[in-house]
Amino acid sequence: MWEQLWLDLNVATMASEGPPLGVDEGSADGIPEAGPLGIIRDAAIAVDNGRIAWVGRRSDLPGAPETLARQTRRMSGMWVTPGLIDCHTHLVFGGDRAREFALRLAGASYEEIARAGGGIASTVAATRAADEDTLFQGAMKRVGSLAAEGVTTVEIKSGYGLDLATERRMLAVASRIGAPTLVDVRRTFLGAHAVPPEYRDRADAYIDLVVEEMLPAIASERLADAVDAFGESIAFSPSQVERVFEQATACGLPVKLHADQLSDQGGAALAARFNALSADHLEYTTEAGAEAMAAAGTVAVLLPGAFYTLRESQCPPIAAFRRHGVPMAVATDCNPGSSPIESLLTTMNMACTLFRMTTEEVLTGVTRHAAAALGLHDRGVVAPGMRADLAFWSVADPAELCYRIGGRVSAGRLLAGRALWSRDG
Ligand code: DI6
Ligand code: FE
Repeated sequence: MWEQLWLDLNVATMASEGPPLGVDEGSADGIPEAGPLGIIRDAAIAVDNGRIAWVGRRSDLPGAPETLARQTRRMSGMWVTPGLIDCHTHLVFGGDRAREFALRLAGASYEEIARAGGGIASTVAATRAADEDTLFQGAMKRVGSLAAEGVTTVEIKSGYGLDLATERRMLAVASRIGAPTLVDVRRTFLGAHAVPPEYRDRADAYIDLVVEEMLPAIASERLADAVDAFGESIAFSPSQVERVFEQATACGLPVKLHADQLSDQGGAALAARFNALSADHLEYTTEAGAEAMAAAGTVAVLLPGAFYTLRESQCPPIAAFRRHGVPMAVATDCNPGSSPIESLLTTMNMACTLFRMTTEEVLTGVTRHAAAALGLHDRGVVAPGMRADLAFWSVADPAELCYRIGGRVSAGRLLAGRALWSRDG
């Protein structure tokens, strides 16, 4: 007998590749249309042991619901998606950058502010000065906002410490946030985010520190699930990024890269050469970079919040990603400087409007492809054997999740089968 059986719902399974899940496409009764979202109407989902035990049309259930599960819930036609996944954030930090926002409005560029010692360096100063509880309280609020929108998995990067003690503190905070918010947190070590002030003009010496001391310590203490770097003229060169990636690989950690955000650094191809889980931003990536990513299976993580905030005008090469079959994910990049946004749903709207992605691309981009960007194969799709991480929505069509700007919360979430309901749920 199953633990839970959810009835009277419509499911966007996101399982459009591979065999459809008990869905006859174009069947005589005309009900299910699998399509790119793997939609099943008038569906049922069974949950057992934190996993999805069964999903399909209600009429295909192998018996009367009450005989199949200890607990049945009728959801009055709600839509269900996999729990949303925000696969790129920097949401543990001290201070804020409102003054820098004002400077940019007055004409200063993000790079000019960074070169003058502001930008990331100012958040590093505030984060070093903050104790663990202060960092924890700030991060809890931001994760709470994401969770209210149906997010069940969040990736959080370090990178505002740039010394071992503060990087450890950031990752320790990230580790504490999951339990009270019912969100599964994945942690990424971003020691190579910027050159800290005490290493000014000595970037190679700082990379020595990252490679020789920080990375081995973080890996042996199991504080991170992946390693990221910022490849950019205001951050680290391709050869410096390579050193970090070689050490990460030696330590058994997968890599990701902030690539080609402000200029073409060949970042996409570099990430692909290291079989990176993802290359992120990618506004200045070339066709050859897209091709290399496709060959390596590296996910393109698109971050329209940063594009919007920095008033960037060059879009990532979406058409090239489509042509070469590069999986595209969408994430908030929640950070105090270039993307002070705590809403994945608003970010999804931006991906449609600013990048001209389709609503189907964006919905798979915050579920199936976001899971792949984190190297997770147990979520992002509603299918038997997957974690029972689900988001419930009071909408008439899943496209509404992309279409509206503000105001929408999910009616509820399941995290590994544990339910949490919002006010209107
Ligand atoms: N790119 C980003 O979007 C964030 N880091 C990075 O390398 C921004 C970080 C910041 O400005 O604080
Ligand atoms: Fe980022």
